[in-house]
Amino acid sequence: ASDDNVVTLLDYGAGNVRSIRNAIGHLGFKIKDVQTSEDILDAKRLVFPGVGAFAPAMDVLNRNGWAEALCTYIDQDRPFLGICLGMQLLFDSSEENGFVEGLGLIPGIVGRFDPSKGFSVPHIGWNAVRTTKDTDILEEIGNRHVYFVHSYRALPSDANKEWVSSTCNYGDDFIASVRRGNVHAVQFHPEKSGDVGLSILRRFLNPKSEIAKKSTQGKASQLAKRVIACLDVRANDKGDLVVTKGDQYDVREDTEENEVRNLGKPVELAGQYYKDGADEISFLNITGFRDFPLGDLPMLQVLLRASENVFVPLTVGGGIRDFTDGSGRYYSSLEVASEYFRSGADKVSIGSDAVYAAEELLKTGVKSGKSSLEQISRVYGNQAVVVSIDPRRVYVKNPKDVEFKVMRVRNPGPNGEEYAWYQCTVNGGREGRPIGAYELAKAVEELGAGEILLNCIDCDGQGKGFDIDLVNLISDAVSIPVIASSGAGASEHFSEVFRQTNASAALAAGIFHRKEVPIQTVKSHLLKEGIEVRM
Ligand code: 1PR
Repeated sequence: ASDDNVVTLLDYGAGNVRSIRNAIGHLGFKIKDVQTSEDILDAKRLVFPGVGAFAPAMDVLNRNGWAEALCTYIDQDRPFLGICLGMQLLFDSSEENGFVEGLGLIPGIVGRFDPSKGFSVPHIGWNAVRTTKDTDILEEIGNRHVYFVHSYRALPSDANKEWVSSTCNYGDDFIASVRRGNVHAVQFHPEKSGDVGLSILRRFLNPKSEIAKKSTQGKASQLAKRVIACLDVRANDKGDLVVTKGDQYDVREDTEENEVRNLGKPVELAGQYYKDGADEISFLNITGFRDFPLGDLPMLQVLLRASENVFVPLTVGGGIRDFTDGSGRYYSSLEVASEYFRSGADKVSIGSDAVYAAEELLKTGVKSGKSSLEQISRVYGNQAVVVSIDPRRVYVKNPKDVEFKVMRVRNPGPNGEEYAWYQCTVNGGREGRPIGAYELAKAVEELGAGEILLNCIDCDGQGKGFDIDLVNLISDAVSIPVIASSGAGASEHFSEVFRQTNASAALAAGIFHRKEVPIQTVKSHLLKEGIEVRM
């Protein structure tokens, strides 16, 4: 490939950079990976997608002599694009792992968002940015949203104002991007920001190409509520991976053959939902509890292929746990998650194994550090780990009858019960466990979950709306974002859950698979109702 077509990528192997690779490939560029400091100094254009935590990243840069090469490269005003941690590392220091010195190119300290301000931390989702000076690469954002996922941020000050090119408001006004000459860095993820994000990358990679007109459409002003499409995936009886969808978790047809319901092909549907405006896509490998995912290579193929054309965040769940195969080979849950990340997942979601970890924490009162949740969030960051809860409503007459958090329900139970608790289950709802959704949510937040995907077995596939009681119970209990799931059957159900609860996102499956209501119709409805969404 000619030099014109090559992007040098600084990937120090700490996490998933497949998304940025895919986006660069999609734009027609080839990637050259940095192996030595010389590769940095020789780069024609350098992209630095920082992943993982600040201290280990600085360690790698210092150990390999890359820190010095980066500073030289940037001082020479050569084309640079830092992303997320790749921006934060340019600052003086960070509080992420105690106090750690950064590259010291931009004055300022990277600090944590303060959850006491009433905003969920991590900051996850589509937010608006305000440009404060000419950015060139952000020209086409206009008033549209871009995708953020982080718990730490740098604040604008007099000392760094010559760098700051845009800010974003989330409790604080923090730095969304910096720019000086040919050096750019962004806190958000252009590779996960749909068309808008691709335009940013295109402008960076190809500054002289014909520049599209500045976009002004859109009305982004704050963090948008997310609409997520979910694909429950499993092998059908012929062994093909299909998207399926259950009623209260039963995915088999009500016929004599009793086949697994087939609603389409996973890669195609994911591509379709991306085009239709889904803010995120989730794949749940729903038989992961019994079929080990690393033996289930087709699922990894699905991810690899889907991530080539989907430029919004992809979450994958199912089967994340420690496992010993027939030949006695042991796989850690971290290896399973790493394989999902390598195949294109931006986040992983843990179901059953998180229930066991939470039970253990409640029993012992100490964090062992050994659960899949703790291990994966330590390596990939909290924001990369979702806990998926599969609760079932259990009505009770008297709140004192159970040891779990009970709430007064809006609609009484079959015997007039006015209270209910939500019992967690494992193995796709097959087994109830002695822990409530409330207790679980608090425990997994403590263990390092960055987000909660809150299903409800009673409401799944019923199309009668989300369980507002349950969503309130959980979204008020934790300070991490909560995704409401199960039961969407009409656009109004989405506005209802956003109006009446603190959910950050709403996830649905059947309504989209059956093509009853397209994603854009849901979003137009939300917009009309005065709820901010990404259009
Ligand atoms: O326990 O770590 O192996 O993870 C298994 C994962 O698979 C969990 O996230 C669990 O929720 C999911 N899962 C297991 N069995 C089923 C099943 O349906 N038989 N699917 C299942 C869960 C629920 C939702 C669904 C919403 C929206 N799917 O994600 O998409 O309820 O549906 P709707 O809009 O049609 O109402 P592990």
